[in-house]
Amino acid sequence: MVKYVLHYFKANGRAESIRLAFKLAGVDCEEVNIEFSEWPKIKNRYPTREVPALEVNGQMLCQSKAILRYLAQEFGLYGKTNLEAAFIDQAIDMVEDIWAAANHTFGGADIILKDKAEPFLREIIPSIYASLERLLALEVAGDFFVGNSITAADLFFFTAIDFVDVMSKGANSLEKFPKLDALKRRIAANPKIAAWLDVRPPEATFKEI
Ligand SMILES: N[C@@H](CCC(=O)N[C@@H](CS)C(=O)NCC(=O)O)C(=O)O
Repeated sequence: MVKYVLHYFKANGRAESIRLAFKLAGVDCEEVNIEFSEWPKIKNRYPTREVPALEVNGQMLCQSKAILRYLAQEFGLYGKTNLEAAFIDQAIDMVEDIWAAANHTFGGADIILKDKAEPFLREIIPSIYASLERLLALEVAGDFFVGNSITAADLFFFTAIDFVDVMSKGANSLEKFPKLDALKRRIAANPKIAAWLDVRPPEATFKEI
């Protein structure tokens, strides 16, 4: 049996789609939860000096999308054909634009810069959401980004929206995007995901300056 250990802060953030993949697959994963204050001292232990990182039988793998794609292949969450996998990647890479833009709103691992967060929410997010909604109208889409069962794309989407909603101070950022809103609700309604959402720790508190 493979031994998995996920390293991340005590937060949902970029680790949460990885956690959801484990929950959906019913596979155990230990966690090392890093305190924000400890981070500068231990950063160099990680190959890319960033987390999330996943230990797979002792080998440390970084980059959230690399980890998620690896698990999706292991757990059957990456489509049935190479073309479906490419459409899953298309949605993942579109969602990555949210995380990439969010990076510019951070002034440290747990510090959000108010003057950057405001244009992020007002201009960048609606434009990305509009593109994501278009993906749900493609022939390859069904109840989810690709087909009628949850794939890595839906998990990556779900957790990025959670993060945007944290930045929106709990407001539903998908309000004006009914198809995306319905997608997020469908993902949350999956029994294994719903069971995790019921017990998972609340998101970390970020300082705003
Ligand atoms: N492209 C990387 C980005 C990882 C990233 O930005 N990690 C943040 C936490 S979400 C981090 O490690 N921040 C601390 C630092 O960069 O020193 C990924 O997808 O994993």
